[in-house]
Amino acid sequence: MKRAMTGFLIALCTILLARVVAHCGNERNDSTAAVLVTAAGNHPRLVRTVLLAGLDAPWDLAFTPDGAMLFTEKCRGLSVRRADGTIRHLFGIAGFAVEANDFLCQGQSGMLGVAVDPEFTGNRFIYVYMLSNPGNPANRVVRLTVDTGYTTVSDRQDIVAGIAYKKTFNFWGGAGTHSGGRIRFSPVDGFLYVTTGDNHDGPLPQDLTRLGGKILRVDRNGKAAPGNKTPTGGDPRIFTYGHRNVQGLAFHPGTGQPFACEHGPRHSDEVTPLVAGGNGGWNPQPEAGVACASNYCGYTSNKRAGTPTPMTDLVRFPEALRPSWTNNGVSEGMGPCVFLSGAQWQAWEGRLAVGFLRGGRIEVLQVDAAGVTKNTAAVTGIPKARMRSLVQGPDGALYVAIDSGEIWRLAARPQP
Ligand SMILES: [Ca+2]
Repeated sequence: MKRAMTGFLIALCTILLARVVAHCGNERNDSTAAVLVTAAGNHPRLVRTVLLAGLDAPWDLAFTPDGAMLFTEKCRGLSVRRADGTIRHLFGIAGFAVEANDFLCQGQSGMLGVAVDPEFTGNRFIYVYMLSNPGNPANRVVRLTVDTGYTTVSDRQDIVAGIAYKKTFNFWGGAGTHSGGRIRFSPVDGFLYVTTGDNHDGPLPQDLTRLGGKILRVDRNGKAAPGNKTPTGGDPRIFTYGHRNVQGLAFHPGTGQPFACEHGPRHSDEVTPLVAGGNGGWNPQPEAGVACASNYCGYTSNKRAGTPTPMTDLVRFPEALRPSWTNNGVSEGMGPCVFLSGAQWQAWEGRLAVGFLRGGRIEVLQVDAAGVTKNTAAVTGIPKARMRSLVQGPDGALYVAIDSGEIWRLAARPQP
């Protein structure tokens, strides 16, 4: 009888997991499929749990100090999984607690990054990066105040508006492409870092008056943070520029230095340690005498025929920020990244986990104090999936949002 009831509950959970934002008290463990096999000695075993399923393109997640998990779905909005496991839809489409009438989902753009204020316990501030269309669509960073029961949000403040958005189709793809969208507070300086994209717009990454192809650094009101060292004449919110489409940002646990994890064109992905005022060296605008479709040389050769426009052009920008790691001449669609912290990670403690979209995998990079990647280890034994967000939870586990609609929990356990 007990076995029959257990089977019934498992079946019920399986059904519920296939439905929108269902949560089961008995989460689905998949430990047999989650044993890591890598060359790097004393690494942990990962036990995978499907925490949420049936989501619509989950893009990012963030934890509050009181145990709630905020998560975004690109075309739906911001929701929360409360500490008791219940789900509440907070901000987005019709039917959510607060409908954002200007919210637009288009291509790679929509409700993307989410972050929690470092002083959340006192101010209840949360932040999202979203596409807003009040008549002239652009990406924005929006601050909201969430109530103590996580039932609704209030006091919307659009702290950064006018972040470049690709409005129309061109030769290289549809509207909404290359919008960046990760937002993270530095645990060291307390400022909010915002990654933006190049929109398939050739001049944009090196144009210091516009906010695409950049990493911004602002305070909780969206004002430029001190110490950005933006080149003269540039928008003072710009921390680094010359980027393609950064969708990963992490802070080195030893030095606090921010690292960008950047989705490359066909020939590269890059991990780059960032320095205030730095140029990432991406410049897809045609050089003199060169013609590229839609005025964008981001995939084809620029003037130096035979070589694609590099992710870091050290010929044109000798002082450009040097990548810590590049993806061996290919792009697997690098997306999120996070440094792993805590002894449970064993040999991987302090290493950078990076996720790939097309590659469908996670890799762990050992980065030294100078920011150079010394070696890498592939995470094996987990299903291949488009890795959209990587966040370490307060319980020390790694949480993964995947495009196909799930959020996983990967708990590190000692090898038997
Ligand atoms: Ca670069």
